[in-house]
Amino acid sequence: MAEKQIMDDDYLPFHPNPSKPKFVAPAGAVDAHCHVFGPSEVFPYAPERKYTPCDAPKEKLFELRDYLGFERNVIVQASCHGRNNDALVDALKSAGDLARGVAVVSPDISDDELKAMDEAGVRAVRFNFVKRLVDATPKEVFLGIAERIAKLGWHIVVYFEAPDLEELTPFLKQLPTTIVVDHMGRPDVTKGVDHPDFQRFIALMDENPNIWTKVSCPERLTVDGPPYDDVIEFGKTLVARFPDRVLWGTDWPHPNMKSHVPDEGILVDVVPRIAPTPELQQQLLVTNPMKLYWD
Ligand code: 0GY
Repeated sequence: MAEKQIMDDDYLPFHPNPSKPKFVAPAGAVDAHCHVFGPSEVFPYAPERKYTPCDAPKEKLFELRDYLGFERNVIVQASCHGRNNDALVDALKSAGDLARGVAVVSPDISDDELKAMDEAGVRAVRFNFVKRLVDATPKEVFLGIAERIAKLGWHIVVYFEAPDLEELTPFLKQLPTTIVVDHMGRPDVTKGVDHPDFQRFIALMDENPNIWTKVSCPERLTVDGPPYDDVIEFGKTLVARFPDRVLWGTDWPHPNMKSHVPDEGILVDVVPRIAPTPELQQQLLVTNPMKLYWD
């Protein structure tokens, strides 16, 4: 098979001067899905990556956190750094108690390496099933990793697209920890909340109280573009039904986006539209992420 050509101009850079959100986040708010990339001279991108991101160093992330009125970050390892979590761990160490991490690990990682990541603030591993982002990992390999990280009290973040949920459900039911599903299970928003794919995801969360989700990424799910009107009903439905199992994040620096450069001020202003009361906002931005990542 022909090797994918990796283009260095394969990315859109992040917004140079996002707007100030109108929504004021509650004290202690957590951006529970964001990334750090590079800088590539210090933390090179993985040879097996499917895209090359813009450098998005920790200093820029912390600056954005403060600018948006947030207090903490959950930094998620993305596919472009493969299974080398050095940039993530470096950012966690710099942030001290203000960040936690989600790593991607290989099955032959040692217990000592896992312990060191735990000490740095890693609290979860991510299993990525999005075919355009990663080569497939056998489910038995993921199950082996799951058994090991469960002993540390970590949980599992899974990333897949809505049509893949049916096939993945038996596997998800075998996982021994809390599960966080990225980006609402990536519904096709043109189909509406009543579509069987989204209803299947709601039914899964109804049946499995250990499944949480991030009501994030309108910038990826939208067809209409900002201010993301076509995505609101999806987040709002999940927040109303599962107020104690939802998380929210900016997804900065929005790797691998092709359609537009998101303005994080507009993204933060989505929060009161999907979580319309102060109580729901508190749960979404503070209580839930603190329970999962800081308790
Ligand atoms: C996201 C979404 C994407 C990328 C990754 O691991 C990744 O490379 O997660 C995407 O392209 O949808 O959550 O950052």
